[in-house]
Amino acid sequence: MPKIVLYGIDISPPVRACLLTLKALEVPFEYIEVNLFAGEHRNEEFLKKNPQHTVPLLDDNGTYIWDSHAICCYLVDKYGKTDELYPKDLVKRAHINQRLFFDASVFFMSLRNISVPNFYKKVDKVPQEKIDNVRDGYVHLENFLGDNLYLTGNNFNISDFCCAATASSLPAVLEMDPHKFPKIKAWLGRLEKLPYYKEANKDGAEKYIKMLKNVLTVV
Ligand code: GSF
Repeated sequence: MPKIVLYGIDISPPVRACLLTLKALEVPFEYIEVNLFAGEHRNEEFLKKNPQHTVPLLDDNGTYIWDSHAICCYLVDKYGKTDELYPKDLVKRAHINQRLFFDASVFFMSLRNISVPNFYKKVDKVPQEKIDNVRDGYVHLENFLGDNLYLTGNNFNISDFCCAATASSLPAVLEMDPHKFPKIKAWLGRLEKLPYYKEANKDGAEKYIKMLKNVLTVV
């Protein structure tokens, strides 16, 4: 078995999406914590591996991959005993990709656009438009769920992991009203039952929420 190393920090939603995937696949890996607040992601050694200086970063025996969505796809394709978490079927995969790209470009970005200015520049005033983007993301996710148990049907896959890592962290900036978004609440409840969910996602999400909540003022 090649050596797999995941570089990350528990509070990061995309890192937690990769942790969920690694745990679901039961792939052994080493986890190396990168202290973003101490700038460890911008040191020479890390930049050689990921010039975009983001976590998560996967090192699979010398092959470096970053962006959580790319990492999760790669891990299932390479190490999945089945393709259940990222089916090879063209249509199923296209639907999963749509949810992954939604998370990468819309859903997680609505959070990152608020959190990053706070983490690195101590910006604590958040324009209402940025909060509106978060609410729009919740609305889309609620619609995607429709009558399904999970995001693309009745089985979970990596798009559930990526979107759940974001959704469970978003209350840091906007409470997820369970009356407006009952399907998201029920879906997260189903994922919470996974034996590895607490360690891989819930604990980090709670830490993240604690860090940001009550620090921000909407203007
Ligand atoms: C986003 C990673 C990211 O923004 C992914 O992997 O899915 N689309 C990428 N990571 C943040 C940490 S966090 O906010 O979760 C990060 O590494 N920020 C440091 C930086 O310099 O951008």
